[in-house]
Amino acid sequence: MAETTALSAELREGIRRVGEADIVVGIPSFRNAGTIGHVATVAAEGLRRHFGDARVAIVNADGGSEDGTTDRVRASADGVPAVAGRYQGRSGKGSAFRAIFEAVGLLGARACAVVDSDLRSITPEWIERLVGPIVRGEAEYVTPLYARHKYDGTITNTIAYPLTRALYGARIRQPIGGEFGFSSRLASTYVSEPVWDTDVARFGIDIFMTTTALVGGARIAQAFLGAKIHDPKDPGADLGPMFTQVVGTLLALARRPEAVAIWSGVSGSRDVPVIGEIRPVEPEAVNASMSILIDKFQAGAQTEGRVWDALLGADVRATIEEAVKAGHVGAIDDELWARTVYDIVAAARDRDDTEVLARALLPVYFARVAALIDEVKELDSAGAERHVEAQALAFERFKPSLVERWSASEPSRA
Ligand SMILES: Nc1nc2c(ncn2[C@@H]2O[C@H](COP(=O)(O)OP(=O)(O)OP(=O)(O)O)[C@@H](O)[C@H]2O)c(=O)[nH]1
Ligand SMILES: [Mg+2]
Repeated sequence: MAETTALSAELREGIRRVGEADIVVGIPSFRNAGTIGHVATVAAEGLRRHFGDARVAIVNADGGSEDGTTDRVRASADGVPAVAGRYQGRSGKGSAFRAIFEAVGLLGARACAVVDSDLRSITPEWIERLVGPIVRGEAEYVTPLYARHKYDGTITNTIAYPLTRALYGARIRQPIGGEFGFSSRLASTYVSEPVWDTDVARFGIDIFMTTTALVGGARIAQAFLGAKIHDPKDPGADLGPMFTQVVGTLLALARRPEAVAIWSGVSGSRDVPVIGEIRPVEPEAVNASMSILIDKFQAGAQTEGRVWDALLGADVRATIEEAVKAGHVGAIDDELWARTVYDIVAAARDRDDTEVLARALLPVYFARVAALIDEVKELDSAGAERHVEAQALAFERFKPSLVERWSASEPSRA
């Protein structure tokens, strides 16, 4: 049965001891003893330096680490009251956030920032940039804007950014960046949603937060944070489950009537205000193995081929098939990828097994990442960014076909 709270007795007791706070920094963790002490120290410094007059607290919700992660937080908070302990319920980053949202309510806080526990490039200014706009009433939801290596953030670059932008019309460059600021009102909205036994409890949390803010009409701003340097992941080797959780959640939210009512009326996109000056920074290199990506694309074609036959338009399906046979992904360009994604989104109109749909898209994602890496391998960050923008425009160009199919009495394939 689904838990009604993510707060364990341990976290509840910690919150009781802290009493009240105006501003909270939340840190989710699972086995991050090596990096979380630094994050907690910098967060405490940011709270003290920028919100010295306010009551502040750090809340670390952990997934049951046995490496001393929570001890590191308590030892590193530098005099800022810290609550650190295990959350309860389904394992995953989202359950940790649920506990943080609940803590925000119990502490009576106005504003909260969340930051990942594996960050190495966090500075005290990050806390100000994420929370300041909320405290000043300039925004209800703040997403991060940072330079990431061109091979990092591939789920963001290939789907979370372009699809969120095309659907809801807002150019939020890092909708699943992991660092966010939000109001207490938004925190209580999140807690009240019946999503905590879905993939929102895992890596679906970030896209859930951003989409809920968009659909609810929250004022959104982007905070420039410099470079994101964290424990890197190789897209082919590490990102399969995360992709399914993020995309399954994105589809599940997009098919809700209140979301359809909004995105079906959106064409094109608009800028979202940026807080802080955007300075060029070069992030640390992230490794991406081309051969793993191609292998997973070809292996996925075996397991997903039947689903592709049923859901993809004939020429999209044929182009993918040729790429599988050739072991060459050049044809999986931004247009082909946008059309593939929309065939899958359109299928979500009449079926709620969105994780099955997301899994069908996964092998094509691997191919698209391989193609994108090939497109940008000789380019610097700015050059790579132009490819991400071009792809986002392709999603906007094909959006009308999705709207048309969604409103047709019978779904049809492009
Ligand atoms: N409590 C809990 N936290 C988790 C779990 N998995 C990940 N986290 C935390 O969630 C944060 C993000 O996880 P990462 O593995 O760094 O994910 P990422 O690929 O960096 O994600 P992005 O930054 O969005 O690209 C980190 O602070 C993790 O410690 C989990 O199962 N339980
Ligand atoms: Mg990380």
